Amino acid sequence: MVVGAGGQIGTELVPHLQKHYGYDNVIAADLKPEIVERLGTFSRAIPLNALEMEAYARVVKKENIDAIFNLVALLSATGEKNPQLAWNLNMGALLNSLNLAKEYNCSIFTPSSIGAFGENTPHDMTPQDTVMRPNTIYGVCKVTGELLGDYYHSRFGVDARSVRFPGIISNGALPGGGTTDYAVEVFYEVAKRGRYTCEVPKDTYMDMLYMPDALEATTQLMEADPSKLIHRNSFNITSMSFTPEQLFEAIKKRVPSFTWDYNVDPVKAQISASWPDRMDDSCARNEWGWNPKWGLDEMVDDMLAACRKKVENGEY
Ligand code: AKB
Repeated sequence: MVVGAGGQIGTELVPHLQKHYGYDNVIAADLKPEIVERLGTFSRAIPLNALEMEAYARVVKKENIDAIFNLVALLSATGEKNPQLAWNLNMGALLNSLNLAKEYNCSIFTPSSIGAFGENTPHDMTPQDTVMRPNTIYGVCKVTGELLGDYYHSRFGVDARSVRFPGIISNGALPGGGTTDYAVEVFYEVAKRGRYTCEVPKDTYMDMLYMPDALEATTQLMEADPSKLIHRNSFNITSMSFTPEQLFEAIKKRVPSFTWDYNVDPVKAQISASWPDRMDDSCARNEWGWNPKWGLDEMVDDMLAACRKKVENGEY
């Protein structure tokens, strides 16, 4: 069961899980009726507010759920606009998911993020186990979520696992409210207008991942032999790291007419500066075989083609 299935990750995780486990064995749950309607065109979709424990428990019981993918989250930039809401939503959904996993013996995957790190974390080759003092409410939720995942595992035996996702680049559903969103938006804007205004400073490095690798990481980790896992919540994973300027130069090589400028958002500038430049993901590689396939050049080619098609079809 994928909870918060209508977002950037869920929209593509649902079909990925269907491929692995069969259409009938995947349930996509989301809050908003229009999103449930969209999800219903390709999955068994149901309306669900993950904060309503009784309704959530009824579904888990009735559908005999054995794995929960909890994707409910307000992201980093939006979270700063309403920290109380971010905390209530992110932690409320996670605690309900963990408690249901405990009660109904489900495994549980909840993404953590590069947002779990902060200014005084080593930025270059950020180690798996290091200082974690984020300065966003999103990051505070992610660190708390990692600790809770490990606590529910050691205290109650819940099979909780997670990865620290970097910025995820994809062409299924748009992300919303994140600091790394620029690396997705730019491709749509190139296809539509040939120009882009970026809110993240030009020389800020951040880790990124292309969606096919993110999906593979999710199923690979959840199927990994538990006896091989030294860590659980949460693994550093990455496949590329670049600045906005480097990404835009890579696009310009393929689309010479592309132009861009910057209108830096101070909140995004502060958040992005506090996140790692490049993580060390060797624990994920050693403990469960993480081995990403997509680098910058292949990703840019694929994104340009996909977004061009979407714009041509009037989908953006
Ligand atoms: C965000 O920018 O908030 C997210 C993330 C890196 O967790 N994409």
